[in-house]
Amino acid sequence: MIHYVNLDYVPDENDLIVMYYVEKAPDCRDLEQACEEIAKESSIGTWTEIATLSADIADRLKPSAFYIDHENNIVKIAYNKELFEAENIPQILSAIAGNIYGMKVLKYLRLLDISFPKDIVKKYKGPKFGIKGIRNLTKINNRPLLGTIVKPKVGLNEIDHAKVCGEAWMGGLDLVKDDENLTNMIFNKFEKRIIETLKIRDKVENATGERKFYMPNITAPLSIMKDRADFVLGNGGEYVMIDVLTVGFSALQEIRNYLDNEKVIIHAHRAMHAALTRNKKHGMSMISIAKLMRLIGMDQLHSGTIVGKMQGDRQEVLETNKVITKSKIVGNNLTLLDQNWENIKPILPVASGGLSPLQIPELIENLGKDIVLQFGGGCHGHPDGTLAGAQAIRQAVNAVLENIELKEYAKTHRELARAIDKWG
Ligand code: CAP
Ligand code: MG
Repeated sequence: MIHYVNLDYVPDENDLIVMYYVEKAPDCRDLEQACEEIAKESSIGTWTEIATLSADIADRLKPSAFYIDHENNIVKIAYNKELFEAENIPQILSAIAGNIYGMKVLKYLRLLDISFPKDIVKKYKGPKFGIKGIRNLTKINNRPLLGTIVKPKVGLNEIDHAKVCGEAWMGGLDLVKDDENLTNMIFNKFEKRIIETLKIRDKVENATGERKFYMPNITAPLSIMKDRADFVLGNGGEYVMIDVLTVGFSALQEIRNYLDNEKVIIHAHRAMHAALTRNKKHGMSMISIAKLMRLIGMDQLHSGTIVGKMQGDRQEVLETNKVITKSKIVGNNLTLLDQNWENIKPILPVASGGLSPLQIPELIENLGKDIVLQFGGGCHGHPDGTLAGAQAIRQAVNAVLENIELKEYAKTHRELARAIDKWG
């Protein structure tokens, strides 16, 4: 009989460690039994003893459930790295985030965090630019990068889309992006949109003397995504945006490698994440998804606002930002595992969703300045339109940088005052 629960086991540098939240089903004997089933099904075993599983294979490959916290339903399992094809994220997830979710012996299962051993981390490039690289390329220092999402999400034609981008840039924003569901539409063709928008970008850069960036959404089946990335680069674009979960980990790894020799920043939108992350007892944490994005090599990643329209409490958002920006993470036995990121660069976090200029002081207070702050409705919903909306955002950031209360600053800045009137 092979046993997978071993509380005396001490993980070593070759182990990939997973921390799960586990609630057993009523007819499962206890948490230990549940751990046996999880460790077995996520590695070498199945529901019954099998003659083909030799003692040698078991000794070499069987994982160890070495930590069980009955009070908080938290368990840690150490997996020998030989169980994984290091460069293959889909394979790793098929093991540690695969069949186990569907087993009858479990009531709930949530993958809280994954700690990758050095030998696996070393196989990945990570972000090409990271925070420093993005600041060098954008020449924006000492303040958050400011962006908008063109709204309505879809519906505008290429010309109107480009016009809205121009107003947002003229108003003082740095970045303009497509929405997660805008790709190549009958009423808004991808290639024409790129050409029209980058043309306006160039004009605004000449007019303002500031660098301006467009993040077009290249999300599509992989071969089309590659073609669209080539088109953006071929027309002078410096960013691409990808809906990282809906394209899938396989395509994401492939497009990251495909763009490795290009000067292009990859913005990761996490549309669909809440289907996995929202239920705090089941699914996967945003922390674990964010770590996969850092390994694969996204440069920017939506990670939450604390104060906006999307769920994501303070602890979750701050810890997600910690695991994508710090070089070494110290675990806490509840939400985080130790992680040494070796030479993997940090990702620039993106705060977006239900934000207006009024939240900028709190956003910077909570999340710091190494962040992208994005405003869709908070820009285009300004009573005087997109240009004024962008100006109000830039004014609010300037107020914070000059340590002046928004209300005080609004006395001499009309656009901000109008924003406060509307959203105050
Ligand atoms: C924000 C947004 C983003 C969300 C994604 C939207 O628009 O464009 O997709 O921020 O959520 O469509 O809702 P608004 P998250 O500024 O108008 O709200 O960043 O949490 O992944
Ligand atoms: Mg959106």
